[in-house]
Amino acid sequence: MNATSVPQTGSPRPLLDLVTSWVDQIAALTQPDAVFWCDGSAEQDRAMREAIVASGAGLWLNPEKRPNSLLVRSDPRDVARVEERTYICSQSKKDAGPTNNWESPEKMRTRLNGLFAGCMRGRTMFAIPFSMGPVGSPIAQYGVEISDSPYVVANMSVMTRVSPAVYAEVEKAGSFVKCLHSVGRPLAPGEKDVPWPCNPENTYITHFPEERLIMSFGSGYGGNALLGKKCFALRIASAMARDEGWLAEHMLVLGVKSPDGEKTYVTAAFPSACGKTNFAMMVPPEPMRRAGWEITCVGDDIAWIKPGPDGRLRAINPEAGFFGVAPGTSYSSNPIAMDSIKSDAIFTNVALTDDGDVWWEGMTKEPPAHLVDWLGRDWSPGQAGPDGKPAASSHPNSRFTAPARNCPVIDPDWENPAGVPISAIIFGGRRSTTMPLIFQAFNWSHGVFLGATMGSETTAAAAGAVGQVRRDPMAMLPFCGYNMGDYFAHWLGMHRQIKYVPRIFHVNWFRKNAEGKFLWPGFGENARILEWIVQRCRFGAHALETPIGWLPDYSDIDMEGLEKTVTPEIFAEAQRIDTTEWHRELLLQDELFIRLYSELPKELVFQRELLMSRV
Ligand code: TSX
Ligand code: MN
Repeated sequence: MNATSVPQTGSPRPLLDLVTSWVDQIAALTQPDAVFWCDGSAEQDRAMREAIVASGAGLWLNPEKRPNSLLVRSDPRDVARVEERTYICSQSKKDAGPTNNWESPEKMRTRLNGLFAGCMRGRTMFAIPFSMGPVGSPIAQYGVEISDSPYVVANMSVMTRVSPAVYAEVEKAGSFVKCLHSVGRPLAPGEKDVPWPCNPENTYITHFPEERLIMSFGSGYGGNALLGKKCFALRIASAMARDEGWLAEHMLVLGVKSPDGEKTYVTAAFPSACGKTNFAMMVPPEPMRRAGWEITCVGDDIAWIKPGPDGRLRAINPEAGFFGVAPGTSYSSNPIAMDSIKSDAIFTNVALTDDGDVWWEGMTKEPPAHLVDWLGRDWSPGQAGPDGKPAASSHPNSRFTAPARNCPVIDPDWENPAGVPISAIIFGGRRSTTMPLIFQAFNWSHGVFLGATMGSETTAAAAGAVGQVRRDPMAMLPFCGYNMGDYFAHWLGMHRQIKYVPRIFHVNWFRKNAEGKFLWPGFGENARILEWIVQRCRFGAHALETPIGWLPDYSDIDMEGLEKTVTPEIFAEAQRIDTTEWHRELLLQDELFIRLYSELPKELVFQRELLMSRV
């Protein structure tokens, strides 16, 4: 079949050979019935959502309760990212490093060309031009995703900036990131489609960092299919950032307005199950709000950070929406997220209420008396699942997709093409022992060491034993597109490119007392910790020098209204440095360091030695 003989629909076919030649080449390979050019318009978005409903994969929610919002149910075999099927295909295996799956680009290409051949038969192929970051920003990057899934188009339209304006930027740049996706289930002539086509036996999420190419086959879910997010904005972008002298990080970005009107921006990296989205949208406690403190959200998941002409690191959120875990999100844990999903949202694998709204575990204290669960079955509270335990109505990895513009505390500068200046970088983890609530690194390289040795205890949400410390350097273990040791070296070298180096902090909201009770109330109260961080950055507020870093005293933290919950004794326990625990910590760190040994910068080995001699 001749590629250009494929009917072209949607927006007019662009006049940019760079893009059309690739799209034609993929159409010739995958043989779709039609090529549909996406333009990010409201009309196309409506049509895409209608197509999802018509396919049987989704339904419109009650427009009185959730205007312009969908509930989608995936195939139960296609519900999460598939790390064991995720590959970095660089020429040299050493470039992928010991923490990534590797395959030679030639071998993977051959395998995938076989899988992609004819894989879009009976389907429409969508060409999605998108920008990661504000179009025209010096920090933004451009891509085209080809996909045979209307669900991917609808989600990409929320999560990225889909627009024909991208073509002019691609022409200027002379290149773009090629993002090829298929659900991997062609239709024979006359064959009836299933609601959620996928191909779990042949799923591959592959990255070719040297060619700025992503090929994803067999899954329609989340990070496997919305290729602008984890695949491009983290795995491919981290490799671009290494080559070009910037950082592509798994970080939220937020703004803190002090009572004097000054704005301070911070980024933060946390492993999963630490409440990163909650932190990105935090509402400060009442006494702080009364005093004039405000927190605004720039992004909740990914930060692209570049040295600016002003000698500072400047960050953009490359995304345009939130793709958040639904369970646990409530008006008490995250009222801002709840308000952000009031309209224009896509809910995936959550439960349906009798009045056409959504529900998930933790949304309200009491579950509704009747629901339709994520598998489309009747559900009532306490009803047993296949394992005999009460069944969840929503999948634990169920999601909401919502535009950032819906967020009531979105930062006024969230689309500033110059980015926002970063004053502090926070690393954190879920640790029941050892790690204080808050401390500051001595300097940049000590801070990089804190990020490199980040760890978090596994929760019931993850596979494997609960309560084990899992190392997740900079929360990038599944997302770094090259060798983790080289990544650390790149981080260490960044301080030479900037005049005003961000201060680095470590937080732990999850330390427990001997009775197993959380020592710190967390959530909005974390704003008190942010207040100290901001004062440290701006004025060098008081801190104590200890073997592990700079720690605040009780009197350094604004405890107004919290004096009864967090007494000086409780705070001391939350901040306690236990030598025995730190000796164990140093031993645990060695596991990761040995794994990364061949490319591990000496500077980090020395940081560990210095810490050892201090504790
Ligand atoms: O998101 C959380 N954050 C960050 C918020 C800005 N969570 C939820 C984690 C699961 C995703 C937290 N859980 C936080 C937190 O700071 N802290 C805790 C632990 C905790 C849980 C319940 C209480 C206290 C601490 N309840 C009471 O003290 C009554
Ligand atoms: Mn993430």
